[in-house]
Amino acid sequence: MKKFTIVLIGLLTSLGMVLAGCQGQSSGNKNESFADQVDHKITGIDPGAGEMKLTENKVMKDYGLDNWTLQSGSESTMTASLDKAIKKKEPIVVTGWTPHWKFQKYDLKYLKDPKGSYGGEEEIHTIIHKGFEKKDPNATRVLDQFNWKAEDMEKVMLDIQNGEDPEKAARKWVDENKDKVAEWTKGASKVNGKKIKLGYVAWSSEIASTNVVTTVLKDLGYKVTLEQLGAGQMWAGVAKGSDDAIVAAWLPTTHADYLKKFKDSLTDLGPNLKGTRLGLVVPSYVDIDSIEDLKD
Ligand code: PBE
Repeated sequence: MKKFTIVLIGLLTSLGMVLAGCQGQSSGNKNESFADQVDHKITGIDPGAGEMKLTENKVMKDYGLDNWTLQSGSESTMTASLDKAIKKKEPIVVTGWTPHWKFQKYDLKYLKDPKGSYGGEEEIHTIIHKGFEKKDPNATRVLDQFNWKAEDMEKVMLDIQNGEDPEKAARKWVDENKDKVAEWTKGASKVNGKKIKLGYVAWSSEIASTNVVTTVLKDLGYKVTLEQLGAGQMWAGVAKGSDDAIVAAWLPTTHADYLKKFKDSLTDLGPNLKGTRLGLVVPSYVDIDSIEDLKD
């Protein structure tokens, strides 16, 4: 009889645990740590992105997230996972950055970074292949004068996200911002089909900026070729000269390694946008506030 009771209690306990487990899976068990709820996983993007290296080599080390994994994918797999989690109100933590349309589409927050491991505010720079300034001072002038604000970039990004073709979204912004474009093209001459090649990575911020610069150069008579590459290939491309320029260098932190590696073959034309930011991003309904809270 005693044995039977023990077995029965055992069975009931297991049943209870199974039920509790099921509950945990569907809505995130409130008693489980955030780390457990997301299986100690940060949803990342393409492995070549500076933010991925920074997260893995610095942030996860600084905050002692040794038993965590940074899952790589792409910007689209990251935003798809985010969308899916938000629809089900499930916990998730992703590598995020600003400017990005996701902050307009969803209610999100950056986790606080008290150790400053992500390096604070940054800039996006325009970089040309060394010697391009001599080869084409006219295009260099335009690239050098190109600069805009996060709000400008966000407008183009959001249009693209809402289904607009990148070229059309860029054309619309250029037509609606003639004054800004006039500043960029000040002192530049029209050309007749001169070639220029721009490298970029398919991050939504870079799709927006590269298409806008392309539109401006085309209006001046340039024949522009766009080359979509991985982050490492983009930097190697402009260093080798297989690409003339990029408008996608996140500095001083995000792409520090790439700049260090290739700096002798490049000329930095300075910032085209100021006030970018990187960090770990969660939906606002998640009840943690700091990267420190990821540790269990
Ligand atoms: N990003 C967007 C890039 C730069 C632009 C933040 C994902 C990176 O991490 O390299």
